[in-house]
Amino acid sequence: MSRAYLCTFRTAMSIPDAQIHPVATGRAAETVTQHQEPQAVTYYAGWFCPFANRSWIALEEKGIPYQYKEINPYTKDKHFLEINPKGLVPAIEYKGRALYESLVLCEFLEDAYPNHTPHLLPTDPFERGYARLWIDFVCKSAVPSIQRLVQAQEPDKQRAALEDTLKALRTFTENIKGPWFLGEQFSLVDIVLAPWIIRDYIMENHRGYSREAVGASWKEYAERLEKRESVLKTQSDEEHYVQIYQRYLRDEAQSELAKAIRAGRPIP
Ligand SMILES: N[C@@H](CCC(=O)N[C@@H](CS)C(=O)NCC(=O)O)C(=O)O
Repeated sequence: MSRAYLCTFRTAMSIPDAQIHPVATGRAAETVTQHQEPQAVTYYAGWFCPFANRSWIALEEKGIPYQYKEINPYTKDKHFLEINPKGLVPAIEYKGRALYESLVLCEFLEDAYPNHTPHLLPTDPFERGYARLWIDFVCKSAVPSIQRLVQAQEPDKQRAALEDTLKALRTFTENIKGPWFLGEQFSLVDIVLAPWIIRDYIMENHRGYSREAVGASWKEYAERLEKRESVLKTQSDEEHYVQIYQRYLRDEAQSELAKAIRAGRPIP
């Protein structure tokens, strides 16, 4: 294969991810409009990104003033690479310095705004550690299984990924104290999984998943979560998410996430 052809081929493969719908829609668009004034926190996000959705929910939960800036991370603009050398959303600039990685951002917001409630982590060190154990479980087990399920093509791979997903979500459910994971306190444990729960219609419509198959308590928890104001305020219209997921469902997405899942590597 000639070098010129390879370049053309690579460009063609990368176009769809770069041509996503450019801005948030629905309730999320209203929230974006309300957050255009410069603030100590500049929030760089992609409306479609489940990872960005995590820290966006945290910002909304805590009522932290922020300026929202929509970024298409697939175009790898020079200015954005200076903020996050990995070229991934979400990222923030805080008083002239930059941070990235959704979990780091969630914890940073909790630490940097101690007077903003609700607190998204328990204050007791043991309970805080316990919360982090489950955040780790979500990141290493639940989310990778879901992503594998969405991208799996062959029936046996889809069956195995569905089994892993149901198993991970059942384990999570068995430990929900209710109404939220840690009990009365809505926390980062709920937030880190939320973006995948509210989009589970993708797995339901295409991969044989159902909330009932996980269990009745899971269904109740998921329904409670999708009605939470911070979650509603950060959601775009379903049709635009569906469009994005088409490439994942065909396993054609060229995002770093899709490539990692395809290669059996951890989420970047
Ligand atoms: N580990 C990162 C993952 C972020 C991530 O993968 N973001 C995607 C959008 S959902 C992205 O920016 N992709 C750009 C690319 O793959 O080039 C986090 O938790 O923040």
